[in-house]
Amino acid sequence: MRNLVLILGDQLSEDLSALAGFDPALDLVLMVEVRAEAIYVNKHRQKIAFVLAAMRHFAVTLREHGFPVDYVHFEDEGNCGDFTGELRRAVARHKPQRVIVTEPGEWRVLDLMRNWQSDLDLPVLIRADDRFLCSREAFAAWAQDRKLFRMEHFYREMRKRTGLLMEDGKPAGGAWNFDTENRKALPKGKRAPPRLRFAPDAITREVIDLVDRHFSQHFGDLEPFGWAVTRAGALDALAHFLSECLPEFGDYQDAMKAGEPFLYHSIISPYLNVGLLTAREVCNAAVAEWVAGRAPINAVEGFVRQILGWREYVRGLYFHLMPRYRQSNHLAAGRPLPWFFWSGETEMNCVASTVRDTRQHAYAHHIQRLMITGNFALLAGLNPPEVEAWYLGVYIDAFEWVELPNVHGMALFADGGVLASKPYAASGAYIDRMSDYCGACRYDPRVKTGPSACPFNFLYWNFHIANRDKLGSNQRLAMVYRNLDRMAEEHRNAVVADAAEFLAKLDQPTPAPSQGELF
Ligand code: FAD
Ligand code: DLZ
Ligand code: SF4
Repeated sequence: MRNLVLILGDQLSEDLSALAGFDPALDLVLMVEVRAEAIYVNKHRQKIAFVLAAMRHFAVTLREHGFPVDYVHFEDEGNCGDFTGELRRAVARHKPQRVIVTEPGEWRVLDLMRNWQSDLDLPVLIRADDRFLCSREAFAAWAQDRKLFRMEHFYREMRKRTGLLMEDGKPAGGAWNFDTENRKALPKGKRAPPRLRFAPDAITREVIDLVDRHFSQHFGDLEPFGWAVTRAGALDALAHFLSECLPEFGDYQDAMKAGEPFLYHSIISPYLNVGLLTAREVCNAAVAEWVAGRAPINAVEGFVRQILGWREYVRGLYFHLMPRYRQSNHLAAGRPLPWFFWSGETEMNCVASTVRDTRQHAYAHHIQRLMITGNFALLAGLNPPEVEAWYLGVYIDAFEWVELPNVHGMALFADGGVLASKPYAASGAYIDRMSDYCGACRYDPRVKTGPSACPFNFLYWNFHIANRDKLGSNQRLAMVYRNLDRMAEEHRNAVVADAAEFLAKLDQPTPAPSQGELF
């Protein structure tokens, strides 16, 4: 055999770089289901099922299209449970002249791959992942000589480079960014369209049963399982979003509603991240809706900015700054992750609702991730590695290249401002304005201190007081610190005392129920 081409669970694209020049007469595809990829963090059971089911369906498609595939199933005899071991066994089976892979989305796996050539005593070619609109080299060239890596600058550059939403060299609709139009709360009584669900077929059913047998200790409801696991399904999900949700996506992008994590969001991140959809086709499809007059510019620009801007930017930043990126802890945050991040058992209704959504769906939308759980982790000083492991485990779309910059940089400000110009910190007033959580909460967002005060209120001010040495000179926080300085001393003391009491309770060990019972 000439080339053994290893395809990973988030590389399910027929135009994957590892497959370039593939000759079915000489080469073989290898796909392996391995336990190690499910347990290095506590992966949500729907996520494990989604990746394995998508892998099995992709192998079927590859075979139908003439690619020979050696597929190692999870329960196959001798499966040794990790990439390196399974590759070694496959090399012994097939005796290829060379192994070809596409670079992975997690530094952890890249570290493994870099050892394979010497481990296996065989040439191992690691090809660039060209499924992104900005290559690692292009990002490095953009970042070179810049002190600040601001997303907005990168995004404008990407608009010009790709021509997306550009007219005669100018931004379509007359502005680069319509973010100020994208901050409406959901009006009372307004219902978002139902999410498109996909009934599991026989292959997916088998995988669900397998995950049930092997991962009962993992977080998250396994069923109902409604994810698409093929490219055709992912395209249906995209079409549903374009016709039903995109026109109002912009208006309600930041809105939150109890029990409704999907609202007008696209729910396509898992498909993009495992390779069932491409960033280019998704952006083109959204722009076509604007051109046809079916969706307004604030919606389409807002959506394109998430993919052409944020998604490409965090990926570029991750590879540009790793492996050092994850080691920073600018705010010296050290508190352990509270048990309620898993159980949802807290009186803070916004946090309980977000954990509940996460547990049921392996999904919460951006503002829940950033302004509820992320905001709490920031204000309470939770330690970055534990928070990062939580996000990497619980969300169906989480792979480290996208999870880490969003958590370490955007939510926790642990990188000291590489990604964001100021921490995304907010008090209860913001959450009350953007959601319906507070009405059903035991706390009151209008009360600043005392037993009925919303914890986000005193934690917000306490955070700025405690981190004044690191944040006080930030121009974007000048107003916050002016307000703090105007605060009556008595009130400031009450804020600090309430925060200390709340945080001390957080530090008390919770008698955790057995994981099996809880998850
Ligand atoms: P929509 O709101 O419909 O947005 C459309 C697409 O834009 C998404 O599918 C996604 O591909 C892209 N996008 C939007 N925001 C971002 C962003 N900040 N970074 C990268 N891409 C973005 N996204 C992940 O894909 N994986 C993660 O592990 C992840 N972790 C996050 C952790 C935190 C703390 C925060 C604040 C955000 C995180 N995000 C992550 C970004 C964002 O929350 C999700 O991409 C989004 O919620 C996915 O749902 P959707 O497809 O309905 O997105
Ligand atoms: C997430 C995941 C899981 C749960 N299982 C597998 C697997 O069995 N085999 C596989 O090839 N990939 C899996 N993945 C995706 C990998 O974790 C992902 O490819 C790496 O983290 C690199 O981004
Ligand atoms: Fe969350 Fe505070 Fe509102 Fe309760 S009152 S839901 S804790 S923001």
